[in-house]
Amino acid sequence: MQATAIAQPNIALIKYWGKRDVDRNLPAAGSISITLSDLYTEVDVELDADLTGDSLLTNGIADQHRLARMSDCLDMVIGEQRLHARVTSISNFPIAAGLASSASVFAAATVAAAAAAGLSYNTQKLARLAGQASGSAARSLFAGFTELSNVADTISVKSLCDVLSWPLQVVVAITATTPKATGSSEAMEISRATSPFYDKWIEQQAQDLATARAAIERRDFASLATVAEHNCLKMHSVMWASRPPMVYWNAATLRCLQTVRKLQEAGHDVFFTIDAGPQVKAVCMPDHADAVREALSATPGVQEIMTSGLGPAARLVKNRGE
Ligand code: 2P0
Repeated sequence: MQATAIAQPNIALIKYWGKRDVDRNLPAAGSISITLSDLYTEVDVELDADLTGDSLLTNGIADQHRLARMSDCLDMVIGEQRLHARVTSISNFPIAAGLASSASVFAAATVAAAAAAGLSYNTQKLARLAGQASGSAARSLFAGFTELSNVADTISVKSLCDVLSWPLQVVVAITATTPKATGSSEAMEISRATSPFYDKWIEQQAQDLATARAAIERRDFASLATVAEHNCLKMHSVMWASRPPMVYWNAATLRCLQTVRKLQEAGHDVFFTIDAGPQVKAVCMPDHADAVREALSATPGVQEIMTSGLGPAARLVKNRGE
């Protein structure tokens, strides 16, 4: 009873920040993301009657920090009466540093766990289960441009545009690789409880989603750029105005924004987005990726650059039967 799955992280262009039901991990509003191709997490789940407890190895190191959350994910997928599991997770990018690692880890874990237990769930069901483990993970069950809608007390996820129809590139400027001080779940709850901008943020999400959806439909880069940057800065305004404030940026984060502005002024089709971490993701048209990469590499404080296209949905790569 062992299976391996791979999932790619996704980057939200219209962000998820806030829950309306913490117990069921339901987001307070919808979100739109792009699933990446070149960053990935591979998770292997082995269910074994001889084990006396679950274990988790992350990039080769025993990961006590994430073990409880992984065990909860396996309980949700397989059921609490399951066998204990040996879980190994390998990512080719920094984890817990604002690069959406929980999305790829829990999307891959959900797919692998279901297969290891011999459960054949459809993609929507897998997305709901992954989303209970980590809201953004639901989106990594789908390729390319993906919308997570939040209606009728449940989430539903769909692909808005496939990878080949609008092959954007993402240049990720890594400005720090240390794990963040406050995890997203806790930070979202602090924002909901204390930020004076939180209600307005949630109220305006439907409009931003509609604008982004229409821009994707028309392949209108300028319109997508404007709404995505606005949505990102609104989310960070909510965080900054929380008590205590949640400031995930560092000096290099801001320098990268200035680099993106200069690129835009020089006529490049590029926009930025930033998640719960100090990394800057520059989304661009393929012809502009070299210039964006060069300019961000030369920005003081950038430690590493990763470039990615848009990628596939989470998938099973090995299933060693029941
Ligand atoms: C997003 N983020 O839409 C937003 C933007 C971070 C900033 O989804 O609590 O790890 O596990 O449901 O999915 C990160 O939050 O949160 C996230 P939980 P998750 O990508």
